[in-house]
Amino acid sequence: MGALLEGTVVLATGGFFDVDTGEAVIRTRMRGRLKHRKRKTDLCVIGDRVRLSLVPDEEGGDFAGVLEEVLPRRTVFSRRHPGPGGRFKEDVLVANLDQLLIVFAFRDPPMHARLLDRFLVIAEHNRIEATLVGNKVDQLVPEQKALLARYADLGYPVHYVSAATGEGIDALSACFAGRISALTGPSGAGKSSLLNALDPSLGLRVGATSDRHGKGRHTTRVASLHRVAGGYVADTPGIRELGAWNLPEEELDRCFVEMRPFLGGCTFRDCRHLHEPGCAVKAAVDQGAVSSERYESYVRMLLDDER
Ligand SMILES: Nc1nc2c(ncn2[C@@H]2O[C@H](COP(=O)(O)OP(=O)(O)OP(=O)(O)O)[C@@H](O)[C@H]2O)c(=O)[nH]1
Ligand SMILES: [Mg+2]
Ligand SMILES: [Zn+2]
Repeated sequence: MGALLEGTVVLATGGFFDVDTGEAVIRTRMRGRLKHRKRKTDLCVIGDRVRLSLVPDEEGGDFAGVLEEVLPRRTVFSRRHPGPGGRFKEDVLVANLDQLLIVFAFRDPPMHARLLDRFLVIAEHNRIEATLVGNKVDQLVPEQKALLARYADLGYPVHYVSAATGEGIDALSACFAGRISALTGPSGAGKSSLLNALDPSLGLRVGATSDRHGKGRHTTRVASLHRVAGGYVADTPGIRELGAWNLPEEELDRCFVEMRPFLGGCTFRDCRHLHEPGCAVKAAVDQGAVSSERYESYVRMLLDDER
């Protein structure tokens, strides 16, 4: 066996892993001994750095890639596995992610502040930079623009863009160079459309939002990494269920950035900021320093077993 090659997994589907070594994209299968390790997390996903070897194909002639080793992850964008039994398994959507672009549409489908807050909690918990993208600005809804503006006040970058008209696309493309980013958000928000607008040669499939009633109407089904504007960008399927994986209750408050300045000030060290006396967070809500909407998101996530 020759020297091992190293690369980034750009597609993981049906037991195959496509690995970009910088010189070529090589389709690999996983070495058997890797597969049999029992784990609570996904073994190999897009964004993973891996080592692979080239072995002669069974028919002779060509070489086939064998995935030998998955290197430790710097970060993960993950959630609890959706569905029954999910609390026991982590669903890693992208490994080694630097930046999460949370895409919502104006009007169709409507924005969803609670889901937005869940994305932000997952980004904060995993120390991934979060950027908000309001797509379909050609169908602007003023109240929804005001909603996004409140997140800009919290310090999150916000882009107003339209995949349809091209508005804001150049400014958006400036944030990808040299890093791994992912577009996430509800189905129909226009994630694939945005990637096509950033690079028309990608030719990703987009679907009409009217086709999406009920379950399983996602146009994008498999997450994949693309080279866009000097970096890697993942297109991911739309997300409806988003429980954070491995987020202890006492760490939830830190994931709401505007609560941080108040966290040392509660009377009780283990204050959950619900009904405890002398709670500095509740006082901040009363004074308007923390919005009641965001506080409500905090309470819901705290009490929600699906956290
Ligand atoms: N008016 C308008 N429509 C848009 C815009 N961007 C996307 N769309 C439309 O929105 C619909 C959904 O777009 P997709 O790109 O498939 O959405 P997605 O977020 O990738 O959806 P999933 O793959 O299911 O998660 C399509 O009909 C697009 O043509 C935009 O900026 N303006
Ligand atoms: Mg899509
Ligand atoms: Zn408190």
